[in-house]
Amino acid sequence: MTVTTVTTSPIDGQKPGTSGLRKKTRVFMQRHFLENFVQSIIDAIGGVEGKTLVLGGDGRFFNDRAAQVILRICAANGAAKVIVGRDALLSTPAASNLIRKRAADGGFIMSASHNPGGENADFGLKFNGANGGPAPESLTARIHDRTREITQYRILETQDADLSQPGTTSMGGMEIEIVDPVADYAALMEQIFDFDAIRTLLEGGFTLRFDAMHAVTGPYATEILENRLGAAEGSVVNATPLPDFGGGHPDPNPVWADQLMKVMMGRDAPDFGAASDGDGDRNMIVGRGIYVTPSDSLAVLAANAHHAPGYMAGLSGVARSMPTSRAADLVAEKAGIGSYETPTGWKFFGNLLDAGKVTLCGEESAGTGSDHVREKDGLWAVLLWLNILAARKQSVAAIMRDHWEEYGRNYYSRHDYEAVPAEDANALMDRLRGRLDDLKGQEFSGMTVEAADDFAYRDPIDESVAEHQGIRIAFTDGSRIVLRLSGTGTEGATLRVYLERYQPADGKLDLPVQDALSPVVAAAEEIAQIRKHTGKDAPDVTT
Ligand code: VG1
Ligand code: CO
Repeated sequence: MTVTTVTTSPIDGQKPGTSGLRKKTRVFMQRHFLENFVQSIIDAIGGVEGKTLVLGGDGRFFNDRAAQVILRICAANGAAKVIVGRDALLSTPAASNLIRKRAADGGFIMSASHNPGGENADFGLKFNGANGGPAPESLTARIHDRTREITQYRILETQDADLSQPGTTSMGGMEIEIVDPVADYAALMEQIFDFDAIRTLLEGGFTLRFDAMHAVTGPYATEILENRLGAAEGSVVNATPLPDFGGGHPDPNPVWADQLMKVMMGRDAPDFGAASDGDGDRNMIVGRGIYVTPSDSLAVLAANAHHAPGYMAGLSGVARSMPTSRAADLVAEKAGIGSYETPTGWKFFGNLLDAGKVTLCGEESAGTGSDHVREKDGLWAVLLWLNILAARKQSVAAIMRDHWEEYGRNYYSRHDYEAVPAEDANALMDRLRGRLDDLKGQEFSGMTVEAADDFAYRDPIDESVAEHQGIRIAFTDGSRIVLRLSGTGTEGATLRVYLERYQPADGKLDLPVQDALSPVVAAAEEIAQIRKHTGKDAPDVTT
């Protein structure tokens, strides 16, 4: 086996976005592309000589090939050991857990998360550090710089490693340990949650449906929900991970998980429904006849986490991404604990979690998690909900009702405009930035603007600053509009418009969501001229 140093040329425009680098699969499959990017990561972290790394992915098309390339590059760069999930599978939270549990120096996660998979769809690669969390901005900037100056990569000329059975093998001088992707993760869940209480709930006739959307959570959910907790066989649907996710879009929201929504809103709906995304870090929660917005879910989990053994002592604080509704802030305020507002993307929660400032974090995009790992965690959120349902012995609808009657209701929705030409989307944002100062005090749909800014975040721990994280427009009645461009798309720009309207506990708690938000929607159109800029009359996706 020989190490070859391949001469290559820099790759341009490979700026990792909200979460890792995402491109069309065919771009990743181009000659030298993946190799260049992996070597750039290795160079940016100061090499991997003698280091231990974790490797796994969500099973999408090219997952198996990419894993072999990454192994050969790690071996050629002198890594001591790589711990790989069987068949190169690992959900994102399971990878985060493995990095932490095995005190590895970091890990590669092959996923484009909620983006569709396949030869004509998307692929992605993320690097997580020794704390198990996504690379911070400073590191992604170094990786990006490196991709623009790289001239060579090192790769071992060798046969593929057989990753189909747990055990140990080697590649050159590097050890490869193949592990069951589910085992360590399931053990962690058993430590955090009251499995006996959930088992009793299920034995009592409580029914559930978990839609794995043909993505990576299938094996995790089947083992934990059906095998260990005793949910009826068949409770986990679309449970086999497929390279193209069955042609679907593994994004757990009411639009892409419409199959589940239909069942949950139907006459024979089970008590509880949930779905997860491509790499298993997101969750959608639905009760019989009621969809729980991710922002509300974060608030309910924060208010009730003490029902689970892992959080019995209470929470140190709660963090949410800026566009996420302020429902969780109200819970934190009442509980007298800290609350934080961070830019979009899990990487911004890492320092707060490491410093013990927060226990729970969440995003409006269906990501919820805690200090048990350093990623959002779909199945964890499902188990916390089940633990709470088992303890409170109430339906999802009743729990939501109680919550709103205590804290008031933050009506919330996100409107996405997809595949907008980048220059049009940028023109919309630039125009808004130019008039932020004028907005203050103006009236739209009967609501008065209290404040408008372009969100900038100073990390309270390392004081790093992230600017231009989205336009926030707050109204005096507690309503809010946020606009930002997605950092995970691979086609044109996606404009995300986040809409929120607050009703106090004695206000109207039963309005249809889009009705409640209609004045806010009208204000957003008036302020941002979305139709004119996007050429679209309506959003492509409403969550
Ligand atoms: C989206 C979500 C964001 C999430 C990110 C990665 O980013 O809005 O909340 O952290 O995806 O999630 P953007 O830039 O497209 O809005 V995952 O599950 O796709 O890794
Ligand atoms: Co994901």
